[in-house]
Amino acid sequence: MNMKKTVTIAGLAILWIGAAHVTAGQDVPALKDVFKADFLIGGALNRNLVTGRDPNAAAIAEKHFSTITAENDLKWQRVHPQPDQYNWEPADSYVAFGERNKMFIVGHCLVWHAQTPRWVFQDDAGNPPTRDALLASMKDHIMTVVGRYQGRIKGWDVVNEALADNGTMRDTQWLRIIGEGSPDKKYDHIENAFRWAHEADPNAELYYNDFGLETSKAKCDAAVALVKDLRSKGLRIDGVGIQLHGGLMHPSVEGLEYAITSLAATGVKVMVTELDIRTQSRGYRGADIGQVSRASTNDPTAAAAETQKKLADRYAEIFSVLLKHKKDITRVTFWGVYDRTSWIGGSPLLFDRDYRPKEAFFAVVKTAQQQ
Ligand code: 9MR
Repeated sequence: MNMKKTVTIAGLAILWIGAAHVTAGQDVPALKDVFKADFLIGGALNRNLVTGRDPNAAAIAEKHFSTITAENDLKWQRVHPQPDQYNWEPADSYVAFGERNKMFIVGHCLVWHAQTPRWVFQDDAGNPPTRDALLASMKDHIMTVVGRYQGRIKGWDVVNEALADNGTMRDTQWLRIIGEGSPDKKYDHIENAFRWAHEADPNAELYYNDFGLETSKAKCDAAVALVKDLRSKGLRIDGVGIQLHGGLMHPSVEGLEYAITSLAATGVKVMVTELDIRTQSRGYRGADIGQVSRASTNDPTAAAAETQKKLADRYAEIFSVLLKHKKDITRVTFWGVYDRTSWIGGSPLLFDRDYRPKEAFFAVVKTAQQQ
């Protein structure tokens, strides 16, 4: 090969690498720098990203995120599918990814009504376990999972979604079996989960996480009451996660501010833990996986410039509220990295299906720069 040809090929290779970098948004400011003085910023990571099968998504996370959450791989069903079987590999990859990139690593989640294997709520004869047996399973699970990542996973969603939208307790097997239908025991499964999580890693931050705290005042008040109960019993709770699965019309600014200020008034840190904004805003507004799917939130107009402009304006509005309350907010985490892998349909995140930063990305950066 002559010299000229070699130079041309090398030049093309550089151009190509350059283009790939632009695709991954390497030429835009890093969100973690933009929000450095305000709060940690991050996203939920899936298995493909942390195991190297989606390198462009990994490049976005590496560049922009100072904190990460495992989207699925630390859920009971994934990590502890059978009584004596733990599946550590994906979770280990997740933690290793965070450590390589010096990120604040969050564990999600220990006690939830969904994604919990059937054997947890049924004995060999198919009957529900006794209260003591279920508490024993919970303790074993928490001690094992939190214990394995002691000192490495810095904060845990200990209990996820234990409240109903009207502010009563969500009717789950955890509540029914451990709470035994008694008002005196309604927080029992939650209190025990927090106690054991603290025992398993005394330095880890512990959180309660839920959706709709910003749309239902009753639910938010119930979360406040829960925090007060735990604190009154001397249990450690560091923060409450407002998931913030939002839409173009919800939550209202007042609803979001009510949630932030009333939770912060209890003395806990407030974090936005699962932020995304669906553009299809008819129908159910919550984040109950029984009621929301990619299909139910699909929006045929999602990619249209007009829709993306609305999305950008909405993100700007939400971030101006979050920045206004930054003294109470320690972390803002998006529920996903780019549109293609989001749990909802349409175009709800800051990066599009081809990994490119969208108008919403630039609106968020601008909002931070203007504060
Ligand atoms: O995004 C998650 C999706 O991939 C899973 O199939 C689903 C069930 O495990 O959970 C989704 O994440 C949920 C999170 O764990 C808790 N809050 C609501 C989120 C969206 O459903």
